[in-house]
Order: sequence, then C-alpha cells, then structure tokens
Amino acid sequence: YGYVPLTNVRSHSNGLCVLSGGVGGAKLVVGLSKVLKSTEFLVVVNTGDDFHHLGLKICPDIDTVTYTLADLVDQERGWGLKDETWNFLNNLKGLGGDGWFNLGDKDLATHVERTQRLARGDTLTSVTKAFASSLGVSSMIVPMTNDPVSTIVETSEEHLAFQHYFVRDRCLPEVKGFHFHGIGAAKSNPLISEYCEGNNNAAIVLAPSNPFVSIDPILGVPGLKDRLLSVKGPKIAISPIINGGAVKGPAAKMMEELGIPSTAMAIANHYKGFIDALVIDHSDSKLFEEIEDTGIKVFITNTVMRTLENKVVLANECLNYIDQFWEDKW
Ligand code: FO1
Repeated sequence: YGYVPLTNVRSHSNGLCVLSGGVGGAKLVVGLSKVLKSTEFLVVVNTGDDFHHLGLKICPDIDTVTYTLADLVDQERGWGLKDETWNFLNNLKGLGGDGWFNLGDKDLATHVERTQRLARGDTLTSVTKAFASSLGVSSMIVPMTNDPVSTIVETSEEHLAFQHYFVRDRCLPEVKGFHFHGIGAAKSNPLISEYCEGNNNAAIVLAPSNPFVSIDPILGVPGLKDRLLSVKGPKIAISPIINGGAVKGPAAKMMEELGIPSTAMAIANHYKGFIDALVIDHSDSKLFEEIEDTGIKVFITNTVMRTLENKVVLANECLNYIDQFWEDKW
C-alpha cells in the first residue's frame, strides 16, 4: 500500500451497509475503511462459496475480506495470505491426497481453528469477529447467515458446488443457472437487521462483486432483501462489468453463457427493483442514457481499483453520491 493522505477521513453518520463477495468487494471495503470509522459501516459477506474440504470449514469470501482489511492478503492472487508457504499442500499431494484447492500453511490455521470453534458451538459470526479482532481489524464483518448455504452452479453436464466449478474446474463448464442449496431454511444474520434498526437512513452499497454468485446469495436469504429495502438511504451498486468484461473472475463468461450481454446495462437490469443508482466506469459512459431510461440513476467515475488511491477515491465517490441523495441533488 502506498501513501494515502488522511485528509480523506470523513464522517458518514447515517451508516452504510455494503454487500460483498471476495476479491472485488474486499477492494472497495478497504477504500471505505480508509475514509470511514469502523463503526460507520457494516460489511455483509457472501457465504455461498463456503464448503467443507479435507474436514475443514472454508469461508473464502469472509477470509478474503478479513485478510485484505488486515493488509495480509496476497495482492497478486487477491486471496490467501502473503508470504505463504505450501509445505502442507505439497506433502498432501505427495501422499496422493486431494490437492486441487490451494491451502497455504499459514491460511490453514484459520480453517483449522474455525472448524474447531464451530464444532464446539460457536456461530460463524462470532468466529469471524474473533478472527478479525486477532488480526487487528476493527471493521464489522458479518456473514450473511450463520446457517449453511451452498452456491450450486448448474452446468450443461452436472451441478457443481461453487469451489469445484471455480477452482477445480477453472470455470470451464458452461453455466446454465445457479441455485443456493439450503437458502430456504437460512435465517439472515440478526446483526444485519439490528444494524438496519439502529441506522434507519443507512445507504446500501452492492460492491462490484459477481451478481450471480456473490450478491444474489446474500439478497436471496429469506427476508434480507426486504429488510435492506426498508431502510431509507439510497441503494447503490457498482458495476462489476467494465467495458464488456469483468476485472477478475467469471462474471462476463457466465453472462455470455446465460445469454445475457456482458454489459453494465445488463447489470442495471439484473438489480432493477432493488437499486436506485448504478456506478459505472468512464469507459461505459456511452450507456448513461440507456441505463437512466430504466429509472436507475447513473454515476460515472473510475471503477477500476488497482491502487489504494483508486480504492479510496471510489469509496469517496460513493459517499459523495449518497450525500447528494440526501441533499436532493439526484
Ligand atoms: N482461488 C483459486 O483460484 N484457487 C485456489 O486454489 C484457491 C484457494 C483458496 C483458499 C482459501 C481461500 O480463502 C480462497 C481460495 N481461493 C482460491 C479463492 C476463492 O476460491 C475465491 O476467491 C472465491 O470463492 C470467489 O469469490
């Protein structure tokens, strides 16, 4: 991380609830964490990517957000810990074990300890909070639910659990659809409703995460979407599609396979009915009118977050849009 002037720090007393997946969402959350106090925003994280592997409970998006905020994430991969070693994985492979999912030696401690704590009855929320605190992260990171939900990718051949599709099969199978196993019985994290209760004017921000496999599982938890809609602040999404492609991950490929054009316009249509505004990149400025015709307000800025400065600027821009909403300048 480079030098970022602290003059960016600002107050945002209405509160903000950001819905996030892994890598892309974590980048925006870092930006927000540099300009807001940790008490001023709640990060609701997707748990549809979670799975059991080698007897361990793995929560990739929670770990990515936590490691990123702790400045411990491997910047190049976007997930896992920096300065990682792979002795466990290599030895496992040497024994003929299941080595397709890359668990680093340091990262392994997180999964082992989380699995232990869950087995003795702790909730995923309390484990997440404890780990964040141990890593020096004061931001409020909460799983969408404490109950098990698994994103299933329906492909032309078979139904695959998300990590099997994403990591083992390298997103190669053709996507036909998605469903979220267990979601019907999942209770939304009570901390989200509590936050909405205490911050009735909170803004809701959908991070530039994959709409199908990161944001939809969160909005699909029974009652959660309506609870978020009931708060009075603006609901804003940042398009994960920039100039027809995704910065990282399979969002654009998924859209093509589903017969949806991979454009910011399609993102607007996907979130229509939930969002008031969509933040798009300069390179998509030609879509301004077409998107605004749907009744969704459009803001144009730089949404590519390569540097820390990019992240802080985008976070600040989102806060400016939210302020403008209250000043009735939309
Ligand atoms: N992503 C990969 O592409 N390959 C991996 O082997 C891999 C391992 C892994 C281990 C722990 C962890 O927290 C994340 C890991 N990820 C890996 C990332 C993860 O699959 C994705 O970030 C998310 O699930 C998509 O949001």
